[in-house]
Amino acid sequence: MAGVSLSRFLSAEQQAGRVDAQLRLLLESVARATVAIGAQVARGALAGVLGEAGSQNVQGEAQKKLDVIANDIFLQTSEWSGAVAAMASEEMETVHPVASACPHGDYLLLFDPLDGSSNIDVNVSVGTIFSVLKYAGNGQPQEADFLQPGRAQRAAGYAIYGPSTMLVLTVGHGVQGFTLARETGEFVLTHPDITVPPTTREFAINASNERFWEAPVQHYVRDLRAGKTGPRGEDFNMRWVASMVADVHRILSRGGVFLYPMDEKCRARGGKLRLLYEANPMSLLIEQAGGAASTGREPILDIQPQRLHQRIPVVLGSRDEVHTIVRYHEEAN
Ligand code: AHM
Ligand code: MG
Repeated sequence: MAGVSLSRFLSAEQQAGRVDAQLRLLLESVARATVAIGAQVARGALAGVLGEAGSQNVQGEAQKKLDVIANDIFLQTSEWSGAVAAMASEEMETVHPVASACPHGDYLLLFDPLDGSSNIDVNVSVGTIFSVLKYAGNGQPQEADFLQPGRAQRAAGYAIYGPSTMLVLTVGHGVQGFTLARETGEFVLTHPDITVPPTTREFAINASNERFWEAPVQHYVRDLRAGKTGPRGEDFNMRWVASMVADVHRILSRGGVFLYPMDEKCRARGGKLRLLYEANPMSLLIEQAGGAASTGREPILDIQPQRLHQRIPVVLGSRDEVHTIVRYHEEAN
């Protein structure tokens, strides 16, 4: 199907019974939101959108202007899709109900409107991450309705605003990558059936946190850095963009492992990355592409969430390497 538009791809998925009409509408509106966000990101300083917003989100993090703008764009675009019952985002403390004037749908939409915020002002790739759940209840959805394990996701994906804008998507049947054709404003399927190589010699971790990591992660990274002369008998390369979207995109493109492990700085909060709108959608994409995703101790997609903004340690990427990291944790016990 390479070369077809996102609309045509989704239409074929609907015919195949893999998405229903509402999910198709929802994914089309998510795509429109990412095009709008990408346009703001691309205009950068020209649009006056760089810098701090002067506010904090629920996690106590300083919001960038673009965090707030991207959140508003996502809300407005999705609200009128007719497919959403409620939304939740990194930038909002509580669940955002769909306004009564808007048509209500059967899905719950979670998102990190602009991931990699620290990279906005330095013109390095950032992205938008999203996760779609089914709403089983009636009436106004509550926070508890969003607390579904990652395996229950009906769709997940991200947009990356890099040299080109791409949308990478799964509806539970493999992973497809679309590139934005700026002339037409349409996403075109350029990377059908993405798979992650099972083995790798590349890892991504914020090495400045080394002294705060748990023993198994310290041990694992020490063994990688020892290279050919160490226990792994091979040289490893390291990359860290500090935009999860960009690091995961590289792994989906050529393999690798990404770690944001538990460390002493973030232990009280449960980890650094958020389960529902960062770890879960990325884990579904990685598993759908043949990779693996774990906290180091259990598969991320099996975790029963307790809170909307819950955080979690994340290890994901090439399957064999993730399994090796899990073994380091088991052996430490
Ligand atoms: P954000 O959602 O506030 O941008 O934070 C998440 C980001 C990830 O994109 C990235 O992997 C990580 O935080 C970077 O952390 P660090 O600043 O420790 O390098
Ligand atoms: Mg984020």
